[in-house]
Amino acid sequence: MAKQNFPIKKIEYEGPETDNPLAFRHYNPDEIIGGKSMKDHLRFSIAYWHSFRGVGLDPFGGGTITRPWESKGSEMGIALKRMDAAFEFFEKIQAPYYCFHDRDIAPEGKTLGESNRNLKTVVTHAKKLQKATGIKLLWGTANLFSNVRYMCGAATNPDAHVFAYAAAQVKAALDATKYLGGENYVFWGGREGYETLLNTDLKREQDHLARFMHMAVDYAKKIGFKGQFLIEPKPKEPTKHQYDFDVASGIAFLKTYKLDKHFKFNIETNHATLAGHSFNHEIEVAAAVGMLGSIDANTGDTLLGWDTDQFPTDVKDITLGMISILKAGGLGSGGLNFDAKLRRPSIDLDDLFLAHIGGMDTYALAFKVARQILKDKKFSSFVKDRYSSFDSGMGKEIESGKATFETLSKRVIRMKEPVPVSGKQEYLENLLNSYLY
Ligand code: XUL
Ligand code: CO
Repeated sequence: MAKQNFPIKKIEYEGPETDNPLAFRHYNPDEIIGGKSMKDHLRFSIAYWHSFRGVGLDPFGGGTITRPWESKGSEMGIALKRMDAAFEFFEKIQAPYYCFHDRDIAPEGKTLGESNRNLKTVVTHAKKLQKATGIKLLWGTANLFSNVRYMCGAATNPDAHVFAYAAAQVKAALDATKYLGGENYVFWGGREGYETLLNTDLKREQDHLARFMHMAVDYAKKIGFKGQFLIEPKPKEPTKHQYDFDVASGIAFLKTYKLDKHFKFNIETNHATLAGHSFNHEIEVAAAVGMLGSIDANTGDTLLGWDTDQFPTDVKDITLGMISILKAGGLGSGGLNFDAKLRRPSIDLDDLFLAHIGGMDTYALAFKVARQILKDKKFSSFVKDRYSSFDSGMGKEIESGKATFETLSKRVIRMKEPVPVSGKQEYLENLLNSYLY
């Protein structure tokens, strides 16, 4: 047995009555529900960047979190030890997946060649660990936002040299993702946007972003990468205006540039709320066009206007999200990736476990409640009934495309005023509470 990095035992399911904080109360990985284990339904994933590279930095102060495996050795030596610690954590928390950016797992070298070599070395190690543990890669991505060269964007940078550099970096990240059997590849364009239109050719930048994505699609085809491409929308931060603002603008972008058949969406809860939407709104908008891909599971803070990336603990909100996910038929090759970080003063090793236990239990409970809600059909029959005037007669003719302004005008002129019908929102909100409390 390799060196233990966490003096904590594997987290087990003990049921809702347990008072052991280091146990699951709702997530029972092997419990079969609807012919599938909870593990396979929920497809939990750990975000490498927060859980293994996060140190508690904020704009007012440096890191607060130090980990024992980070203390001694060369940068590459630490990268490998960190990967061992990460896999020990994935196993102990019973998460079947993880996700990374290229630069989270391997340090950036002095040259692109050196960076690529570093990545290859760490990825070879990751492959061994994946094989030994059975843990899989949900998605890979490239960090196209931290380095100074990307300060004005990567694919949308006004300098073609930077565009080319980013292309080379994504090529290597796609190679790594394919080698590790990654099931998806994510584009989050943190700096693909603008600070001021005074220095920006918006149309040209969007054309370049689309070109970049077409190149990625072509390269994936060439190397036989079968994973799903995902766009992760976010309205702002770090840029003032990010081009993939929300799911709706992402759909418009993908359709405009004929990329829609190659992409789905990775929806992050805190990005949804930053865009002024609810989590389930974004899920439903993507699902309506068959483009729901994966979830970055976290939450924001209603009192703060930035991406606080907290672990999700609000069962009601997540239940609403889960209802929308299940209605859409699930996440396919996607999963629930905890793109969430510990609060700055949460510096203990067990805080990392407690945070994930909370997130996993919240989703597991929400999953069960959402299944019950859908099974009972109280909400769906209410909604079905609400639209039933479209099931026959005039409504059916509207939906089928038979009706025109003229036929409708002829018809409606002979009819009385429409009778107002209550939307029954308060009744439905009370009904939802009856499932939760
Ligand atoms: C940033 C964010 C990213 C993406 C991957 O807000 O969510 O970590 O998930 O680049
Ligand atoms: Co994210």
